[in-house]
Amino acid sequence: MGIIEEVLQNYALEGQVNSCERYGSGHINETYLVKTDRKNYILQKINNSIFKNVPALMDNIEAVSKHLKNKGYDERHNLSIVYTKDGKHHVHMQDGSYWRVYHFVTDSISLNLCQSAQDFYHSAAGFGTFQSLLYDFDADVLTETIPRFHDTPDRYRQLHAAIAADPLHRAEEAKEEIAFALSQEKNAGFLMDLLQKGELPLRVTHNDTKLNNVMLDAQTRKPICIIDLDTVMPGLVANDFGDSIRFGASTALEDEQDLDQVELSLDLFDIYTKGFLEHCGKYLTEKEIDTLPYGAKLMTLECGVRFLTDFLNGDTYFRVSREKHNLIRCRTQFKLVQRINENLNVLHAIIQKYKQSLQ
Ligand code: ADP
Ligand code: GN1
Ligand code: MG
Repeated sequence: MGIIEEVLQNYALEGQVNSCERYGSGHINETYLVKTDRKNYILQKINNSIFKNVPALMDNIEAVSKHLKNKGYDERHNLSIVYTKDGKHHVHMQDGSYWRVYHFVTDSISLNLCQSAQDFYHSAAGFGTFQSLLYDFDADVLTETIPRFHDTPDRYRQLHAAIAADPLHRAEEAKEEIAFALSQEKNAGFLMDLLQKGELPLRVTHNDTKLNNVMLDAQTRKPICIIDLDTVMPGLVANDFGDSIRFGASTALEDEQDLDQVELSLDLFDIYTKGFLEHCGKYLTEKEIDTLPYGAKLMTLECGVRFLTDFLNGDTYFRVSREKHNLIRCRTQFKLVQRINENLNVLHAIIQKYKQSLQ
């Protein structure tokens, strides 16, 4: 019997399993679509070299999901765990692997590129609503699943270590990207410094708000459910806002090789700001709103630095499917950082426009 069959024996799924195929385009976990003759499920092998404490991670997800359930969100509108026959939220196999099953969000799509501005508006409404629903969630019950996840200066420390070690002699090939990264290092701690000074509040945030982590209704394209709750932890709202911009306000895929295709769409930035602030703006402080553009800048920079570090280290973190994949991803991020830098005043003006309409 294969490992997947063995894992599934722990579950009382409805119907007979007909198929189980690799699914989705996440970079971290191994995702499968399980089809029975009655319904679909999502099965995931959790990446436990990245998530060191899987039981605690699953406790986090269970707590967030219960919080949303208590607010009236059902299985289609709230990522819901399917429990094992003996009531566990995950399975730990003899070979050391960890697995979980989720209810499938029916009649939904997840996108890697917006097909229209409305798609991005709806994703902003989804993440903004999620933020507002976590407003009264007790952060103390959460374990930090990846320490210093969005500590950008710490990401730079990891980059410096990778450059110094250069285990695969890739630094020469990436010298332009390294030079760009270092040219941007000075202000990398801007948001972390404001947090430390008490000028920005620590909230419970999603921390991985890319477009393909919100399921949209296949017909209406409205947001249904926020998924990928592995990194729900204390964090900054600017980072959630910024990570969405990084991925979704680009005119090209995250791994587009032709950099001429990669631009920051100011229209998409505008519509995301509108959707996000309409749905959670009233919970945010003035300073939080004012600093949202820095979230876009720093999340994009940080992600580029992470891709570059992983390229230098030999692609041990993000799943890759072609040669130089992480270097290609790094290049799109750095192109977007340049565009964000050039347009920072415009981005601030857009934020102020929607901030005013909140009053
Ligand atoms: P990763 O951490 O690797 O990004 P995700 O949890 O985001 O993994 O899942 C990868 C993809 O699988 C998602 O982008 C989405 O397309 C799909 N997916 C995940 N969970 C569900 C679900 N409950 N219902 C429907 N699709 C899902
Ligand atoms: C990963 O899991 P996924 O593919 O949604 C990563 C994010 C990065 C993103 C870049 C736990 O997100 O932090 O921003 O790739 N998740 C983790 O696309 O590291
Ligand atoms: Mg994901």
